[in-house]
Amino acid sequence: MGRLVVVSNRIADPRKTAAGGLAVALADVLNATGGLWFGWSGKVVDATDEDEVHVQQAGPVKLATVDLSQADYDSFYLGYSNGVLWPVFHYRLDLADFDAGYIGGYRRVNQLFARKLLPFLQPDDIIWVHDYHLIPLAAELRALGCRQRIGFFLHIPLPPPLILAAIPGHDWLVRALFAYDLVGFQSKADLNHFAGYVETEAHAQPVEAGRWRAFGRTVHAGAFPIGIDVEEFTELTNAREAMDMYERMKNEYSRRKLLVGVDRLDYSKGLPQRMRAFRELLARNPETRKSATLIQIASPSRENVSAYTDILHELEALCGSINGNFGELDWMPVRYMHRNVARARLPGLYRAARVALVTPLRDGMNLVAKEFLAAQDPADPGVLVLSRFAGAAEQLREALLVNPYDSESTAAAILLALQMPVEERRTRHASMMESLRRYDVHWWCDAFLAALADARAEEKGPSWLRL
Ligand code: ADQ
Repeated sequence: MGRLVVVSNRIADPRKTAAGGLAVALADVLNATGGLWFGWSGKVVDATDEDEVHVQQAGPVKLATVDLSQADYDSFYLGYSNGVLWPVFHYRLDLADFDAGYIGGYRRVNQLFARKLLPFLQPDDIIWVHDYHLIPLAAELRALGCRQRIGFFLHIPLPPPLILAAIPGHDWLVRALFAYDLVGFQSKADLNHFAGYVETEAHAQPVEAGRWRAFGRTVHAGAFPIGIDVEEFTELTNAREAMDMYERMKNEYSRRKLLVGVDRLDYSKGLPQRMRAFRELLARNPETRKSATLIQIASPSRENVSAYTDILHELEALCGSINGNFGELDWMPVRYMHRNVARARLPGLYRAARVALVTPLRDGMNLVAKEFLAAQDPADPGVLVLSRFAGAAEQLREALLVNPYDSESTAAAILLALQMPVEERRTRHASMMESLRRYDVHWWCDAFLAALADARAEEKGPSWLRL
């Protein structure tokens, strides 16, 4: 295989474990091919400095980043990516801000990425573009003459056609996907939405399984559910920092059953709904009072987008009222922390918990669900309560699947989880672990890159120029 070039909004140093997830997944193949990882530096600078590319070597891997001007940060990052695409792709049209000015910035930054990346490219490179910030990148690269194989993976859900169609310029976005050789989604549901959209809105013809023809081009598309590195996570679970965390939690909560939630503070994660379900549990089942404690970690995220401040206040108010109404002098039902937990300590927290509440309203995959399972003691594992609207629910059928909008039935599932006998916990856990091991993050990476190597792009003629 040629050299791998990864492009994503933010990049991570693959040598650092703290980077986690994607960096761990891509490290092997980036190292093996002496790859390049290109993205935004995270810095906002004066417009005049935007042209510089910062390059550093991380072992065999080259890391290249560009800065953004304040105007581009506002319209590309805050505006279009996180004010339009993120909410709409998570089915939240009510939270989208369709400001006509944003799309220009979105396109400008994709053009900037294309222009800055181009001089680094070699003829047999394989380019892998990640996520919603960079949908038009391949089209912009093609317009500059790039003929390399390019794949795209969407980490977040793709909504049903009629929701997607609410975005002004939605046809432009989907057309841009046809500049890729392969487009990957997290779940079959997302792939079906893509097929539905291109067949109804763009009158695409399904050419054969996994290929569609529209806009005079053919694109391959498939579902590649992202996994975790089970081995790496098991090692992390057995390492000192996680073990210390586990011991501390076990001592602190020796008389309680611990429930845990770990999320970015994002409206897609269903945090207020989760709190309402927990309140329902306490209200309806007095025996759970004093015996169950919920630790909710919500890491700060995109705090300069207003919808995020609203969710923060709602969550704080709910936690306060639950503790106020149900708390005792020696027991607080909810411990809510608005911060990150170090990656090395997370598995200890997961392992000490009897139940994990992973109840997003919509989620591309949700890796916390998978990490929780991997951190459990197989002889005495905890129970996963999982939203049916997380991509992970397609795979983890032995979790207790819930509708997070329905607080009564979610509360009933939490009760079931707290009372589940050990044999049933073991059987469910073992079956889900088998699937996690089989479809781990290395499978994801290999499967996507193998499909990209097989994908035959057609008709890369001058029509690429007309985005
Ligand atoms: P995220 O929305 O960020 O990712 P998720 O998959 O749950 O969601 O988490 C990614 C990572 O962040 C996990 O490794 C998790 O441990 C870590 N993390 C989350 N909250 C944390 C906290 N409070 N403290 C410390 N670490 C925390 C997007 C999509 C998901 C998709 C991933 C990967 O929204 O649907 O699963 O990309 O494709």
